[in-house]
Amino acid sequence: MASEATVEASGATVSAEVAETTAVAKQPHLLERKWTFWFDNELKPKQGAAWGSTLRNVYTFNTVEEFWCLYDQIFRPSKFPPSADFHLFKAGIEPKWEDPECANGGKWSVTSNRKATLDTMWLETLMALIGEQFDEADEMCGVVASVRPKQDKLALWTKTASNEAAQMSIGRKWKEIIDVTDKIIYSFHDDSRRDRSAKSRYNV
Ligand code: MGP
Repeated sequence: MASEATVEASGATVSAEVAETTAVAKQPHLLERKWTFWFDNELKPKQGAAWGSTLRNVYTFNTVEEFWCLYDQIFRPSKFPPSADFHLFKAGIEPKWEDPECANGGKWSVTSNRKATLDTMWLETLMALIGEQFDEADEMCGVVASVRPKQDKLALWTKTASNEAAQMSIGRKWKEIIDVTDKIIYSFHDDSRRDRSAKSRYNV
């Protein structure tokens, strides 16, 4: 009788442990910080409209589960017509030169001639950002995927353009992440603001 009671008791312990493990497994996996997806489907603003008037803040999230749900349902660039821009930025930062976190920043850019390549590079970059894979975490602002008729583009926005050492380190790391061996270029937002065809400042 005593041994049956012990078995029963240990059975109860085991099922309590299983329930606890299941509950933990069901808990969403929190990210280090919040991120926001943005979307713009106008290549050029309508006449008289300011740049950015069609840019939309779509969803802010902070769990791995929300990320995958959003990515699967909506944020696959190749599904969209060749005039769409997709953005993933730290929550609180707008994907604009005018945002205080971006104002003194710049971007690393890479182009792609194949839709499949854009999707892969975009996803790898998203995972690297939300997974905090860049050592210079404070420098990261976000990433923009531009679906275009001839050549798609991906741009990684960072905060302090003048910090060459940080930007070079980020550029090298990004090339590894997106598996690119050709040179990539870094331009300052300040230069782009003044002259659309301004030269890039760094390359790696
Ligand atoms: P772009 O999209 O950075 O250049 O800016 P790109 O990739 O050469 O052009 P695209 O046509 O393939 O998209 C294009 C133009 O949009 C700039 O010259 C600006 O007039 C305007 N623009 C772009 N951005 C990112 C901003 C911004 O953040 N703020 C403002 N005010 N204008 C912008």
